[in-house]
Amino acid sequence: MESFKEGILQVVSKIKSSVLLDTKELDSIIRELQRALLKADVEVKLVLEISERIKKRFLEEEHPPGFSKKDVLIKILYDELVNLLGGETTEELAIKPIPYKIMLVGIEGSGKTTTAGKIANYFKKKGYRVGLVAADTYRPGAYDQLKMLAESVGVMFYGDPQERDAVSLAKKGIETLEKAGAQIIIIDTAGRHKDENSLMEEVKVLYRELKPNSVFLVVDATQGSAVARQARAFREAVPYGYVVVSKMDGSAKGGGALSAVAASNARVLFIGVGEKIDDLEPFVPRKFVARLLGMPDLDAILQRFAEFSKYEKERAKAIAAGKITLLDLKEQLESIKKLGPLSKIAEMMGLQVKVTGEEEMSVDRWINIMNSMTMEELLNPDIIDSSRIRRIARGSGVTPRDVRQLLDAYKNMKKMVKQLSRSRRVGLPPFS
Ligand SMILES: Nc1nc2c(ncn2[C@@H]2O[C@H](COP(=O)(O)OP(=O)(O)O)[C@@H](O)[C@H]2O)c(=O)[nH]1
Ligand SMILES: [Mg+2]
Repeated sequence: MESFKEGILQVVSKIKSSVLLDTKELDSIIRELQRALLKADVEVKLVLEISERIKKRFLEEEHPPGFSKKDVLIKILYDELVNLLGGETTEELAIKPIPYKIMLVGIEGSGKTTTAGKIANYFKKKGYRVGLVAADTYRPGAYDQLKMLAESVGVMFYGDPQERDAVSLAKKGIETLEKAGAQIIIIDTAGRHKDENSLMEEVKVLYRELKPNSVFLVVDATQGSAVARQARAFREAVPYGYVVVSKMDGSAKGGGALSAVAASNARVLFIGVGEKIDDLEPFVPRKFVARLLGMPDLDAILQRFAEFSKYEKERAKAIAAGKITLLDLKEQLESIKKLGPLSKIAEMMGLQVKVTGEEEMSVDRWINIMNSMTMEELLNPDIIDSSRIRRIARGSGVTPRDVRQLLDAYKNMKKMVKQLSRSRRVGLPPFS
């Protein structure tokens, strides 16, 4: 059975081994991605949406300078997978007020009782005093199962194998554990009744009577996109805020379960990754996808994109403020260069000026010098002091004097533009 990760790794290796990354190659990469997502049981509608968006973004968005096509596609794939699996979520569950009551719901076999033990363990390790309440009065053995988990984790426990009424049991449990000093109280509930209606009815009453601070829906990753139906059914009974997806280990359908939860606008808080008590991980889509892509250099690529977008914002600010930066000068010179040598351009324009070899050289040299500057320096030339000038000169193989000459030319240009705009302002006709 191919895991979700293996499928995505195929996509990454296809991107890495592409040659031109033209539309033909892009299509074949997208098909590979679709195959991996469908195998993971991601809903067809979501698969088509993500494919369209990746394709559109790659073909239509401007590729930032200095990034290869592969980098750009990897970044878009990363963004869109994060989006598919829950988006940018970083905030942690706030344990307030104390005692904090967490009620677990979900159908039988979804992993509730195991998850109750794992969560108790998780918060105990964070320094909380935790108590577990066995409120599954239906399943024989549910009491023993949770009691054993509580003992192995070393947290408080309340249960009563004789009690049939889940509500009064849970109320008593909460009261008892609160008196005993529990700061977090986790209530395990039943997942099966005579029928679905009576289960939902019990969940509703429990919610109303216990007033938990948080409800976690537990779903089973091996169910893939079918968890969407559970998410909807429980949503009608109880306003759960968080979902735990259990059995992510070894399930090829984990991606389908995660994307179905994300599409239902609930947030996956934890994933279960094994049967042992420590096999629980906070779920952060960004980190999950980074691991999925299995690229040691992904961080570096993302870092470069983040830096670039920071400068993009700075640049937009400079433009809005009417500021002319060295980056503008650089781009101007580069676009002039594209037309051909200066002498040729002058000739084409019918200009009677004679472009000397010296002037021809200096355009090249200036571009070369500016290539040795950082984006920060290009956008804020004022920060270029003599030690930076020495570094830039070394990097571009010129003398510090050459760098100063360029900076002087830039300052003159700035002054001219200022005068120009001032004289234009003065020359404006008065408002009538
Ligand atoms: N591999 C694996 N098995 C799990 C995980 N969570 C729960 N299980 C197993 O799933 C089965 C049902 O779990 P249980 O907690 O009793 O589900 P409940 O009926 O919802 O309370 C048990 O055999 C658990 O050991 C998980 O994250 N990974
Ligand atoms: Mg159970």
